[in-house]
Amino acid sequence: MARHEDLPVPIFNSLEPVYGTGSQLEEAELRFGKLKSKFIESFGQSPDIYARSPGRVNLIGEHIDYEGYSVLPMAIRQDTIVAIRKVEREKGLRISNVNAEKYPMCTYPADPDQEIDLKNHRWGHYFICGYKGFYEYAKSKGLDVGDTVGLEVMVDGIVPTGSGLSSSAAFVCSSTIAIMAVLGSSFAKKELAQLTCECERHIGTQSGGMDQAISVMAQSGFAALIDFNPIRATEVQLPAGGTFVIAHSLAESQKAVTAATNYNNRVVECRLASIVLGIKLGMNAEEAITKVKTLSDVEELCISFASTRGSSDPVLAVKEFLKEEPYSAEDIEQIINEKLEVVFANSPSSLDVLRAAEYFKLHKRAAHVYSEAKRVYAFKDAVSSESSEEEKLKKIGDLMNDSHYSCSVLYECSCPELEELVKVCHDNGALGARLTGAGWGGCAVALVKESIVPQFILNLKEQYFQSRIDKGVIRKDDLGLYVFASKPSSGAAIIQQQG
Ligand code: NG1
Repeated sequence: MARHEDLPVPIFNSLEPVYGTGSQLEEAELRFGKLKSKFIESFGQSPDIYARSPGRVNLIGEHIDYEGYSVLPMAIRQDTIVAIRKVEREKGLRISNVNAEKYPMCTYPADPDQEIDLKNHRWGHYFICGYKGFYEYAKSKGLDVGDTVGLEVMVDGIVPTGSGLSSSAAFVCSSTIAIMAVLGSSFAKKELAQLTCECERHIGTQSGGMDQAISVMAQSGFAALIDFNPIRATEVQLPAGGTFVIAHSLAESQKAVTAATNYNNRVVECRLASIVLGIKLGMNAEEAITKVKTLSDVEELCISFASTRGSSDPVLAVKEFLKEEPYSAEDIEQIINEKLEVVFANSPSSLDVLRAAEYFKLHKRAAHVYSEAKRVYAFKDAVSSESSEEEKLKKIGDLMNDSHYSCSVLYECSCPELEELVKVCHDNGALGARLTGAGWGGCAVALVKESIVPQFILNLKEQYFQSRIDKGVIRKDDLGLYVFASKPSSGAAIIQQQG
């Protein structure tokens, strides 16, 4: 039987297979109705097709996807829907949003080779990521997709932005799938997961691929272990009796804008750590610079070093060979016998990192990555073990706590608001709580016994959100957008014939 990632994105003629029944279906029907009428209002005709793709919450495995390690997220209910129509005569792309006040219409030429103006960030750039990526992929496969045409597009996204719940991936994936569908192509989910990850890199972050993979491949009712190289999703049944509550710290993490000092900085630090480890463990400098891209590339060497000490833990090599104090660029250049600008000459976003960084914390970053990679498997083993549900919940809660500590202290991707929120979660009985997604703001995820979820959410409202409502940071009526329980939801879908 074909694995589900070998299949194409499903095409439905109704909303039930995606949104289920009851209030969620009613809400979806309203959204699609409004989206369609706004589309007609703007463009004079109905869309040809809709594509939707969800946001996600990462349960464990933070900042390790771009190092080649498996992660364990689940899709959430909140998604982005893209309505699209092909216009043969026209050549431009018109991208509008149901929330026109916040996201005014953006127009772009139809040229798939256009450069994205990264210095002037516009919300529509994410659609162009999908557009460029689709054509690049089609070309690489030798597909004939004909001449470019005009596209009319209307977007409705309800994944909170800057929240660590992957609103960007939901937008990029739904855009790419809409473009693919309206231009008459169909790719397997695993191809789309890979291609959409590459699409999003056009926005300037050196994205790892987790968000797009889960958004495209999620199965309702299951979290997933996502492996890379090649991309693969294995369903993970979460223990009964526990619920994941997602809460927004209200600190907005602007990933694309802060890339040079935050996200991409960590990607560069990990690369440098892996090159230095490679050299210390016997590779010659030139070989290490050309061959070693990620910490997973030198894991074997680290483990064989650890085995000389009777262990299999790669962190032993980190402790032995990477000093705890930060490295200056010169320190590293001496070890690797090359200028950093030369090592990263082909990556403009990495060169931005070098310009912005005073020093590099190689020990801490590598220790986080190797230990976090292990916690992902420990989580997966715990949920599939023979233990009682109660024991499983305790074990995965502990792993989530360890993950948060590592993100906060070793990877330094937390912030004061997230620290406060995670503490409030613990004070109110969470079995585990951690920042989720890239961090530096955005959401925390807490594992809570199902029986106490309503009280837990009430307590969070009182102890974390009330003071922010009083200060006017958010409106009381919007609280449901910032703190909610979430079940594992379904992945991307194409929807035809609405109304
Ligand atoms: P967010 O910023 O939470 O969507 C980002 C990356 C992931 C992963 C996490 C950290 C993108 C699109 N996503 O997620 O690939 O590296 O940070 O674990 O860049």
